[in-house]
Amino acid sequence: MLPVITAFERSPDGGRGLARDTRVRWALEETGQPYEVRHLSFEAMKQPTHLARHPFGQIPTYEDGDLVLFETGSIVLHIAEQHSVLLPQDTNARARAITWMFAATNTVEPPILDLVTARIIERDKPWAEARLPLVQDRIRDRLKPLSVRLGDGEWLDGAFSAGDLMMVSVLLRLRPSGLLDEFPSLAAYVARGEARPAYQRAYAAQKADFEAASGKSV
Ligand code: GTB
Repeated sequence: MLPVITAFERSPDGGRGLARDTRVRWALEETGQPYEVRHLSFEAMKQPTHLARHPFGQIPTYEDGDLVLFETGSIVLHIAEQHSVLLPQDTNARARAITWMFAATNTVEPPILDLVTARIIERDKPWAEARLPLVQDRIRDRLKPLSVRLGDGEWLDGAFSAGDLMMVSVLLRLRPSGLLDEFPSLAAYVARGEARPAYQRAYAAQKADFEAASGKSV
């Protein structure tokens, strides 16, 4: 039996890589692990069947036999641990790669999510315009040291790892804001991630799913 992930039946971004199942698909593609996708409507995501998989009623989830996981960091780590390609064999290098996964989700992603909240959810609030520069500066406070650490390296710590997969996935979300382009080495880092054949396959699969769902309902 193949592992099954959940994804939006119709992603609000039109299947253009922004929903978080992309990073799980990418990890599966990097490891050469075939998978199936269970597509869920927003309504189905809040029903007991899915809440049993994901207590917060979100996507993605990952099911493999008796194992059911939620949270992309945990899912990608689990996939990476089963295959040798996304985590180094050396114990210390492996711990550092996992550290970058946590840095991506715990340190870099939160201010980026704040920007999405400020731009979309809070855009009608009277203070929205005044808050935006503060949120943008908090992102710059993360991007600057990250670009310093990356330096002129290809990846964050030696060979491409699950740490880079998570970091690129998190940074991708920034592209429309223009903030990424203020840090050319990070923009190039993200472009290198996107250019990986496994990312391209994950992106194409998500887009194809969206198009199939849209075609069905027209
Ligand atoms: N911390 C969790 C993880 O990493 O797995 C967060 C999971 C999460 O936020 N899931 C979102 C979700 O299910 C989808 S990815 N939201 C529905 C809900 O909470 O009810 C976030 C997302 C959604 C859509 C776009 N888009 O269209 O641009 C981008 C990102």
